[in-house]
Amino acid sequence: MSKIEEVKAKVEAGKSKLVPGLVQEALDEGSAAGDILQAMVDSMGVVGEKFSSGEIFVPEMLIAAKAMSKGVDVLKPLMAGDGSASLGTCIIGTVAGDLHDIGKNLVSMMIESAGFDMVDLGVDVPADTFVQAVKDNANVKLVACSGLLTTTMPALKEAVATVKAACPEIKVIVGGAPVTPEYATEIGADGYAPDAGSAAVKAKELATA
Ligand code: B12
Repeated sequence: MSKIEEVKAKVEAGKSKLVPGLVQEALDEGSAAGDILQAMVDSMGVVGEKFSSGEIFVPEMLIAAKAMSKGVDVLKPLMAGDGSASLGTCIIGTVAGDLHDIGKNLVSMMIESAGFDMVDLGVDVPADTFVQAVKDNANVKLVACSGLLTTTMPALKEAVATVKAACPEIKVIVGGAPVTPEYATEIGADGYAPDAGSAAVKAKELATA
């Protein structure tokens, strides 16, 4: 089994203590950080399928998520930007009722590497809190809202509407597994991206438009 395959298997199995070391070994063997990250993202896909089919339950999903986060910590310094040019501040959070943060954290990391100062509000963020953060922080150009559950898509809609009503000049980008470009347009978001890499490209595009 290659090191990357081992990383994938251990993330699926939720082996938090082993994953960071294996990620480092994969890097030492010459694997690209992006490839290792993709392997871990794939693991979460498998975990989701196993949850859907009733093979595993919430605790197993949670320990797999923790294992992935530990692996991402090792990659983070390699994927962060040099901080030289600031495109402004980006407020990011997972919307109300939603506790998923792995995707949001990856998006935050990539938008930061594109040249933004990030303010991460965490998970389960009420719509008003996004607005307050826009007011409390300097030079805010962008608000990024993540939603992973079909049941929290209305919260995504509320977050976009609330930010747009209070601060029409601020661009809002949305994403998360159930979100489509059509839904993003329908709820009045300025941008959508399907993954962290394209989120960074879109963020830059929106802030410099
Ligand atoms: C890990 C996990 C959990 C963990 C989360 C831990 C954590 N710290 O995040 C825990 C155990 C807490 C959890 C709980 C639940 N979960 Co869950 N979970 C997952 C799982 C397995 C992985 C999610 C993940 O991290 N994916 C990897 C990341 C990298 O991908 P991502 O989040 O999609 O993010 C990428 C893109 O979407 C995009 N993106 C994300 N955010 C943003 C934001 C912006 C602005 C942009 C531009 C892009 C963007 O870029 C990201 C990076 O490339 C998914 C299955 C899956 N396939 O997604 C289920 C899944 C999302 N969960 C699900 C469910 C049902 C639940 C629970 C309701 C289960 C329960 N019965 O309690 C609870 C809900 C809790 C709550 N209120 O939020 C369902 C959702 C079904 C649905 N359509 O609504 C899924 C799909 C599993 C399934 N197949 O049924 N879960």
